[in-house]
Amino acid sequence: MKKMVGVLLVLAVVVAWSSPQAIQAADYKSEYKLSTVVGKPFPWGIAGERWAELVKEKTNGRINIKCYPGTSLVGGDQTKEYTAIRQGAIDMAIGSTINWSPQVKELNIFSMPFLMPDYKAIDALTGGEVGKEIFKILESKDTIPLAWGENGFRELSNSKRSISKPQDLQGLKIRVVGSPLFLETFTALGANPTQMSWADAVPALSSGAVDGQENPLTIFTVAKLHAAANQKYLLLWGYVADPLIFVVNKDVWKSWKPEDQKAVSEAAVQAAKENIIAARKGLIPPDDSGIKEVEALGVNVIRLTDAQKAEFKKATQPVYDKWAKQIGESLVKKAEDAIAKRK
Ligand code: X2X
Repeated sequence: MKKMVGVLLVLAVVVAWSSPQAIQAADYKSEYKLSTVVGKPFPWGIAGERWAELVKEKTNGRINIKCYPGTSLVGGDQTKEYTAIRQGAIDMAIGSTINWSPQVKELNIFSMPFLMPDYKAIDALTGGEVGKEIFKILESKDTIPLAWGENGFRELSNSKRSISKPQDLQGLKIRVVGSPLFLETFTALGANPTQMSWADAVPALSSGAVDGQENPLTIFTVAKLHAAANQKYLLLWGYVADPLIFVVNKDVWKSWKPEDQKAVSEAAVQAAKENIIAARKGLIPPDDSGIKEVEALGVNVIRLTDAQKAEFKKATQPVYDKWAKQIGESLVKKAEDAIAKRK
């Protein structure tokens, strides 16, 4: 009898000792849903696959991620993605600052016309105080941000004419996405902006329902917009750029063991690093092979002189000033200072 009690005691201790972990493992979902707007072979989609692959490796298969490109978990409505992450319908995502800006007003900072003149300016924001502040804001909204990736500088294409001054945009129907800031910027330039998802944009451009769009060159070339959407004219003006953010829903994050959290975080950092390299390939001066590639497709590419760029900046300045107040003047000031000091 004594022996029996002893065995039971030992068993009880073993169960008590092992159960927290057993419960935790049982808590893990068989699949975690990762949302992106575009899939492979866009650099953004490749980043999703890479994150999933690295996580699987680093967690010995404990965390299994499936990619859902086309923002399919929200029926393609990319501006609803952030809400779905908060609510848990999406477990994790690599999202554009533009698509989440309707819910997180500070993310509009990257869409402020002509705030960031070059890649070093993007890095000065994401890698500095501004990036930290934005991550804190995201953390306060039930999402765990892990790394900054990149969609890229957004260039303007259209089917109608070559553009080198604001007047050339007069009356052009331009597809934009995201927050009202885009509608106001293009209205200030004399264009006729219309808001729609990426899923709707390509058919609308192909049918001629809209004349133009703005997106990074990697999106332009992989989607073959010159052929699929008759986009024969391209203006390189780098007026805004959208970083990507790797996030995990907070409850999902909390359900993981610390070692798995670490693995997911390290995998995000690695995938993001590779993503930024892919997004910038052939686009960092003096290497302009990415632009030459577009020209070789027969696209008429316009590069602006500083004076020409200043005209666009001037025309959009009232929008900038208005949105600096909406975003928060101290954050905008921080961003301007970081850019002025960039190395
Ligand atoms: O919809 C777009 O233009 C895209 C693919 O660049 C974003 O999701 C912001």
